[in-house]
Amino acid sequence: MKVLVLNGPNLNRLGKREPEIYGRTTFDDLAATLVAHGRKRSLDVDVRQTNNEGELIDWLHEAADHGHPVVLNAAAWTHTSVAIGDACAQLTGLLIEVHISNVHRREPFRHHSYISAHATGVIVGLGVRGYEHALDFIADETQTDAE
Ligand code: CA2
Repeated sequence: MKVLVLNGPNLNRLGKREPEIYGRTTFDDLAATLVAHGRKRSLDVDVRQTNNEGELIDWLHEAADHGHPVVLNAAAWTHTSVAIGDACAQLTGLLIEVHISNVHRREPFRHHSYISAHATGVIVGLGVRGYEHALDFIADETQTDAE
């Protein structure tokens, strides 16, 4: 099963700035780890990042049209984008919203998400390991014992 792991603005800077908040893992290391983790769970993991809001919306439409499960860290657009919320509402597969930091311990503007109302579940504050937990949940939910 194909899973899209979609990441929003500035997450390509992971491991290069603000390690006290986002850790030391680079985006490329994270992507490689998630592809390998997915392979162990029989998931075909496609990790993407964009700084262009329209591109993320196009990827969400792709997931909606194919019924792919999505792991989504929309970064700052989480808190600002009705358009991304509307695209998430069209998804038919599982949607796991992930945030590396615990947004609820941070500034009030990070406490609201336009995505959560459409998500199957939300993982916050577990660092980059949150993405692996999201993939494990998707594998557990979508695979039968026979697989
Ligand atoms: O905690 C998260 O995963 C966030 O989605 C990250 C966003 C932030 O706006 C959200 O409130 C919470 C910011 C992503 C920026 O990532 C950087 C990574 C390294 C260095 C600088 C920025």
